[in-house]
Amino acid sequence: MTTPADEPIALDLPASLSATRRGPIAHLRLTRSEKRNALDDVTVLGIETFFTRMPDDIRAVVLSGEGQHFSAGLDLAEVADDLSPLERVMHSRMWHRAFEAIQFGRAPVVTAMHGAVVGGGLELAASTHIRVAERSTYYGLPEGQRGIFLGGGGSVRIARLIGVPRVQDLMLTGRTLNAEEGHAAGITQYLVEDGKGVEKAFELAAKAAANTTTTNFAVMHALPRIAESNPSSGLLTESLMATIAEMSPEATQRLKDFLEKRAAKVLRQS
Ligand code: 1HE
Repeated sequence: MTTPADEPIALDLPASLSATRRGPIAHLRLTRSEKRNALDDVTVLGIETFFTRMPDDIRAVVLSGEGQHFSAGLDLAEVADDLSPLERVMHSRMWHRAFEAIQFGRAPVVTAMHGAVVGGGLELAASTHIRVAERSTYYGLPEGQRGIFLGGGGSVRIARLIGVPRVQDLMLTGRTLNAEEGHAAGITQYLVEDGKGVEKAFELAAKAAANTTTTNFAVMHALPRIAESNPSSGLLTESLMATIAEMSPEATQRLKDFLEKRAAKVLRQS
């Protein structure tokens, strides 16, 4: 089978981002390596633009960073000292909006990480659905040392991934976690050798892209909300979502394919 070539995606994105597509899979890259992919306002707004306006036929997204590091987090040069409290709140809410567009967007997102994944860079990765780390990856939340706080959703998303005590340790002591420690803590679902992250992310994105749209919607939009709701409402929502999924024509076809021995079995992979 031939792999389709990468084509540009025509969206008005800042120079700190680049978007291409390989068939149904988009590849969004952080391309501000001279500043270690520090996330300034135009980049965060560009991320929001990408995830709200990417082409309808994109079925999965790979997110990665150019250069030596995935992302150095918030652009510290933009932390202005003349903003009012409300302007600072709105700035954080802008990050929340952009990252919500990822978490509750139209297509699942797989992040390939390497080098530093710190502060807002980890908040960005935490808003995606699958994380792959190369061995060079390390994680930190230097907000604690810079005298600031999380502002891009990390108190919710990173705390849910690794637990409040680990977030407190990273922030209070400046500790970093290496790729293996981050994996054991629950940041990543996959750990790969250096240079293999994007390839692995594409492989995983292709699998997610092959699911039905309804199932991916359920996994991205319903599952995390069910998991956060009280069990009684969660179970009802699960039944409703299951009904919608089962009634999709693709599900009918896929169940028939299995029963008529045309679909793959679930076999042990390792
Ligand atoms: C930056 C940033 C940045 C680099 N904002 N400009 N994040 C941090 O506290 C992490 C700060 N960065 C670092 O610790 C290091 O830069 C790295 C470990 C990530 C990379 O080190 P290195 O040796 O490869 O690069 P460098 O020489 O430190 O940086 C290269 C350039 O990028 C340099 O600029 P230059 O003009 O002197 O070349 C750096 O100043 C610049 N740079 N990181 C601005 N973060 C929504 S709330 C989220 C809150 C946070 O994310 S707090 C965490 C902030």
